[in-house]
Amino acid sequence: MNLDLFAPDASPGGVEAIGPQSFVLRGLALPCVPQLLAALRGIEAAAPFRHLVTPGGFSMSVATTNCGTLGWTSDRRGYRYTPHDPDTGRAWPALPAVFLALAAEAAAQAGFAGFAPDACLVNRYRPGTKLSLHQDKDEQDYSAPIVSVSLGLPAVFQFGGLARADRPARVPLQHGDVVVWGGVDRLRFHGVLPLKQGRHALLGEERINFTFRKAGPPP
Ligand code: MD3
Ligand code: FE
Repeated sequence: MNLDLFAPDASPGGVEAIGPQSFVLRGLALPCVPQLLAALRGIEAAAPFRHLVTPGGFSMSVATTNCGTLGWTSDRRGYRYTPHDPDTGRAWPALPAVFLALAAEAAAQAGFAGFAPDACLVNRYRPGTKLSLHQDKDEQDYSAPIVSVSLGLPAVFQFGGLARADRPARVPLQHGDVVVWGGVDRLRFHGVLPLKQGRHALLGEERINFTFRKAGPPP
C-alpha cells in the first residue's frame, strides 16, 4: 500500500502504482486541457449528454456521451457498444487527435505500447453524482488497457479486487490526472464516491472523465 496515494498534494509528473498493472500519472493531461475542453464542446454539440437507463430501470446519476467508432450505451435491454448514438441515429463523433495522442502516451508510460482506442466514454459528474462498484466487461478484448482522464472537481476513485466483496482502496483523483488499468487489473471492480460540492476554476461544479477503451474486436 502506497501511503502517498493519500497525500493531498500529489505532485504533477509523479507516477503512483495502484495495482500490479495500474498507474496514476499525476497531471499528465494538464498541458492539453484547453484542447481537450475545445474538443469536448464539439462532442457535446453532436451527441448531447444523457442519463442512461440501466437494465434494472434506474436512471444513472452520471451523465454520459461518447466519441469514437463505438460508444457505450445502456437501456432496459442491456449494456452494449453501438456505432450510432441511439438518441440521434447518427454515428458517434470521431475521436479527436488530441484524445488519441494523450491516451496512447499514457498507456505507453504504463507499459502498454501501441494502445489504439476505438471508444471514448465521456462521463459528467456534478456534486452528489456517484458510480457504484462495477466491472467493465462489455469490451471484446481484455488484453487492451483502459485509460481514464479526470478534469474539473476532484473525486475519490474506489479500486477493488476481482471479487465484488473485496474491500476497495480509495484513490483521490485531481484535475489533469490520468489513470491506466490493464493486464491482471483489467477486470477489477471499481467505482466513484459521491462527488463533493465545490467549484473548479475551469469547469465550475463539474467533473468530466474521459474513459478510453478498445471495445471492438482485436486487430
Ligand atoms: C478500473 N468511470 O465509465 S475511470 C466507467 O471516473 C468508469 O468516470 C469512472 O468506471 C469515472 O466505467 C472510473 C475508468 C475505469 C475504467 C475501467 C476500469 C477504471 C477501471 C477497469 C478496471 C479497473
Ligand atoms: Fe468502469
